[in-house]
Amino acid sequence: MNSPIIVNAEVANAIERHLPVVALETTIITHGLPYPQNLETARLLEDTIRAAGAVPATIGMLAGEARVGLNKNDLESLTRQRGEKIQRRSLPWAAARRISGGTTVSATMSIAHMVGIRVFVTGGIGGVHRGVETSGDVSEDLAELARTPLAVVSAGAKAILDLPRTLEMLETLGVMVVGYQTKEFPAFYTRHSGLFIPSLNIEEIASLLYATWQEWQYKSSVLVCNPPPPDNELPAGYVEELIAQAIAAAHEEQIKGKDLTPFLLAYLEKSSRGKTVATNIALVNANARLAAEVAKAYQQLLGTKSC
Ligand code: PSU
Ligand code: MN
Repeated sequence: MNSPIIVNAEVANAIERHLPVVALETTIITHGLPYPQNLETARLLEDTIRAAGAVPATIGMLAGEARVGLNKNDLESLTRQRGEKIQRRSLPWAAARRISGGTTVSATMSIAHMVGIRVFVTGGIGGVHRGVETSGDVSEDLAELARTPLAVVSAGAKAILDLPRTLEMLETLGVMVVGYQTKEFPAFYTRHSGLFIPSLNIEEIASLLYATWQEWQYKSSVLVCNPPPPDNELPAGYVEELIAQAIAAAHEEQIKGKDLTPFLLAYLEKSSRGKTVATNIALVNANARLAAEVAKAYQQLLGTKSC
């Protein structure tokens, strides 16, 4: 059977040689950040991962081809044109229609797993939206975490969501959630949420991944939460105020479904005059570094267990 996925030579070689590889999603750059910060961020994240000793695998869809390891020109055109926001469920549809776009957390995880990558990084996962009682809006990211074995490094779920419900849903779905240098599920723009999770160091995270996949043979992800760097944190009250305004504006303009998250993030960028974007870039960069460390520690552990 032909694979619908094209892996570039560097990433294919790294996977084959069991080197640490970190997958990156592209909806954050096509629909989560403004141009040109999105292109700068895409490059920054790859540089950070390389500097930390792992191979970056940025994943997106170009003219219906799912690509693992986008080159300079691909990134340039994707960040300018943006294209569609492609979720996991729409990968075959986008491929059939030769569509270009950013792949979300769910779509990217699915592609990364199909080519044998174990570690994935993003800013914040999608989750249960506020007002779910009436909208029913729960991100496909949560379903993907339940069925795909990856270490997902993020600053928790995006703050525009209902964080307590998102954490409960992760438990329902059987997804283990742990913190790195925190005992709390982060609130994306701020370090504290009042929702508690176990805190692990890098070696403990690698051991947990080994136990989850090798020993217990689970097929689910482990969500590794890294709070935003202290210097980039925004005041909690300030952020909550802006989020409430953004959600009210979305209601007013009847924004729903997959357009909602990009609308809310763009609204926050404008109303904070770029502060939310600066924090988003700083936290995703910190996550990229942590993801590279996790990938290295996990590969090392696999190496010692196999001798
Ligand atoms: N993290 C960010 N910014 C983003 C996203 C994540 O810091 O824009 C994207 C991810 O691709 C995630 C998507 O999968 O938002 C969630 O969208 P939805 O709520 O429609 O499932
Ligand atoms: Mn949704």
